[in-house]
Amino acid sequence: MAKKAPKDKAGTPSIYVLNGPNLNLLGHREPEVYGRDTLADIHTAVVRHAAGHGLSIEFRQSNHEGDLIDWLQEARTKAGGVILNAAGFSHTSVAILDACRALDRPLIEVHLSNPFRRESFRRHSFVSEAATGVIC
Ligand code: CA2
Repeated sequence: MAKKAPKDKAGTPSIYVLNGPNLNLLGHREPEVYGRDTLADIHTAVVRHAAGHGLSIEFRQSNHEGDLIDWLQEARTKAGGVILNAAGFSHTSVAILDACRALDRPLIEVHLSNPFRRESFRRHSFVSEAATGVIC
C-alpha cells in the first residue's frame, strides 16, 4: 500500500525539489544548453505550479554530494515525493543511487538538457536505476 504523504505545518503535502552541483549557475552560463532561466526563476515557477495542486515545495541546491544524500534521507520521512536533478552526480554517484533506493517515495529524475544528445558519459544515470520516472 502507498505511504501517506507527510504534510508541512500548514497541513500541505510537501515535495522536495533537489538540485545538484553547478545548477546555481543556471541563467548565467551556457544558456544555449540550459536556457536563460535562473534557478531562482525555476524555484518561483515550481512553487506557483505546486500551489495550484495543493502542494508545498522544499527547494534546495548544493554543490556537495553529502548534502544531497542527507536531504534524500530527510525526504524519507518529510516528503511525499522527490524531484531530483543530481546534475553531474547522476552519472557518477553510487552513493546517491543508494540514497534514492532507500527513499521509499516516488522519485522523478529531471534534466534540463537532453543528456542522450550529448557526450556518451551522460547516457548512463545511476539515479535512473531508482527513479519512478525520468524527464529530460
Ligand atoms: O541537463 C541537466 O539538467 C544536467 O543534469 C545538468 C548537469 C550535467 O552534468 C548533466 O549531464 C545534465 C550539469 C549542470 C551544470 O549546470 C550549469 C548551468 C549553467 C552553466 C554551467 C553549468
